[in-house]
Amino acid sequence: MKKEKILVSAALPYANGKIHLGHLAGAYLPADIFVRYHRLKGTDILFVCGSDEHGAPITISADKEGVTPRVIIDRYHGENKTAFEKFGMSFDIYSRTSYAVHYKTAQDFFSEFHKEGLLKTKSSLQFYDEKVKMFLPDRYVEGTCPKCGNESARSDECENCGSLYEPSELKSPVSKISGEKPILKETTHWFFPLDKYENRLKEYIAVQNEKTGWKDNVLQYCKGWFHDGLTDRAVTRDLDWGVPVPLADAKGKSIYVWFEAVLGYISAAKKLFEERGTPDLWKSYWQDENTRYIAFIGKDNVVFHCIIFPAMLMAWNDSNKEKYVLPENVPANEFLNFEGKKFSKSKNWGIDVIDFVSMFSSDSLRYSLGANLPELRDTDFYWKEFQARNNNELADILGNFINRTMTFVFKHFEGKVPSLYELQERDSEMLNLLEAVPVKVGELIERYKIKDSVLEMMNLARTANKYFNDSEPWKTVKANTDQCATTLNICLQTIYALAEIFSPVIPFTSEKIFSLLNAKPVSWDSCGKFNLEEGHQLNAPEILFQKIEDETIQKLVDGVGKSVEEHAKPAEPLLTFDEFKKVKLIVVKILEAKPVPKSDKLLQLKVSLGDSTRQIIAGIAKSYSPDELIGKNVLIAGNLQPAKLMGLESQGMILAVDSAAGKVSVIEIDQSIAPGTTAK
Ligand code: B3M
Ligand code: ZN
Repeated sequence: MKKEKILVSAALPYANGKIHLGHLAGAYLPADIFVRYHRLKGTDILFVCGSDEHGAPITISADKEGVTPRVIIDRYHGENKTAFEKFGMSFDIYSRTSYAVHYKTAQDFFSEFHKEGLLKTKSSLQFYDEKVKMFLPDRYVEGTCPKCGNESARSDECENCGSLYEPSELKSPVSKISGEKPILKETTHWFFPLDKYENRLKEYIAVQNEKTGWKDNVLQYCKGWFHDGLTDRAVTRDLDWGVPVPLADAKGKSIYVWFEAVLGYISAAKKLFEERGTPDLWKSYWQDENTRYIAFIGKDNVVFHCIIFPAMLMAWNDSNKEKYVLPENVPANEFLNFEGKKFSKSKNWGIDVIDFVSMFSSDSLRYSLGANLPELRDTDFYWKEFQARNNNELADILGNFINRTMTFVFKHFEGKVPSLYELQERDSEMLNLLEAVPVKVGELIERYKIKDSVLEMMNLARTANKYFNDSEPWKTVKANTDQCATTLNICLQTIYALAEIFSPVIPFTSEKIFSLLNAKPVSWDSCGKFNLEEGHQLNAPEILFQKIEDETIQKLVDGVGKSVEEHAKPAEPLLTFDEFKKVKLIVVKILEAKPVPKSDKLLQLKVSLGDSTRQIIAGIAKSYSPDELIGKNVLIAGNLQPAKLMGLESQGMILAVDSAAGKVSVIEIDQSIAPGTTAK
């Protein structure tokens, strides 16, 4: 049978900010699990990603820092590449849209469309900032969305409701550069006739959906688009940071970033095979009709991947012999929020990948995100949930099963795989499960139900623990050694199966488990069979997952949303000496003390100031009995306005400090000090 061939792309993140957990859960982790699974299946698979390095998002960041766009893209390309590596992303290449091969690819597409007469030029009204004398790219203008009323909509796109519109439709526009109201000024651009492809796009999506089951959320987005009707889209911009429009009369104009970024998936493959010294091999993925192409993205990118990119590929294919494959599926996830709110860099809400993996293991993060992927609806990352997934599932279920099995085998079987004897019903059931679970997990992954697949993996570990308990090897080791050996043999085969099926999710740990087993993964399809021979020598067990302490997590919870400055700034304003001097602190002796009726907190005190007495109502009944207090010298704030407590007047306040939980301790003054003395 011919090997299946799959091409996988994951959205190209803008190289103007750090990768955070929201990105991982949206597109990258599901893509990586899918790819790692297929590699174990023996699929011929290519996995591409890279930095999106053009357009206004980049120039805005550069302007903010007062540096060139090049500085920004070089910095974030490097950081993000490292972040992905640490997180265990197994891209075949992490490319860049600033590579020459990408420029050429994008310009070739543009030239082809131009040559075929597809691109119309149109003059249109664009926002122009008269103060700085430049046309304003979409993101340099903010205004109110004409469809949903969102007040921070861009000039032609609203992130809130996902609609696209003409700049002239935006309400109350403001230039982000000068803060002034921009004018609409005429400029000429090239337009791609999206409407021409509307029917074919509908047909394409219907067919692919029928074949491979598209996600409902994705279909809904597309439906919305078709409902509004497709129109011409401008594919050039008045911006000099980008791929230049390859025409003589287009000075100062770039290809619109989205129109070239999607081609980054193609240029990435070209770059990879160029580097490998087989420069034509990219075609065997991109231009072979047998290739299944799957594009993993987050929900905010649906229109570009399900409508605009396929239309571009159709247009190319119409006039060329070498035809590109279109995405057979675009499994877009919804958003992951952080502790109940959207990730926001400016509000310091969230955590980026590099910071995360400097504290905790990548596998703990991969597992906890995997078990909570926003596949159907937005989900949240909570620190406490992360701790629970790590401690109660990875450590207590998976780690514990492996550790107890291996420890037992080292104690009673010299660290060698025990022999298999006659099977009890329970043993056969466990073995059947070892064959069935990888099939089930595989089916779920292939249908993009990644989250369910992860839960299914942990269920196998759960059942394995139960099998160990029910088999009671600590008893059979004395009473029936054959039975005991059989149990442990099956437990070890189970560890092997767990190491294999979990490897797409926790690849680093899986490798460790295989090294404990002194074995290598063979293939997904054989992972539920007998992979460890009797007598095979194992390596000594090690703890696989460290538990995360409550304190560690509490600190992170407390720090959520707090900026560094907020942590450092003094809690309260400071007083002048004169202000402090206004408070009169007087030493008094407690003469009488009794409970205040109907109150379990208050005591009624009579105190001496030497030449006079006062009544003080103090909230210390939970900490002192009346008798304990009589005769003590204490400090009061003596010049407060009298206050009424439970109908009784209090002529001052006793100074006390919090001691043990819920208790206070009055500040006692030495008996040698005369009542009435003031503190200074
Ligand atoms: N750079 C948007 C993003 O980073 C955009 C994706 C491009 S995919 C070709 O979310
Ligand atoms: Zn809107």
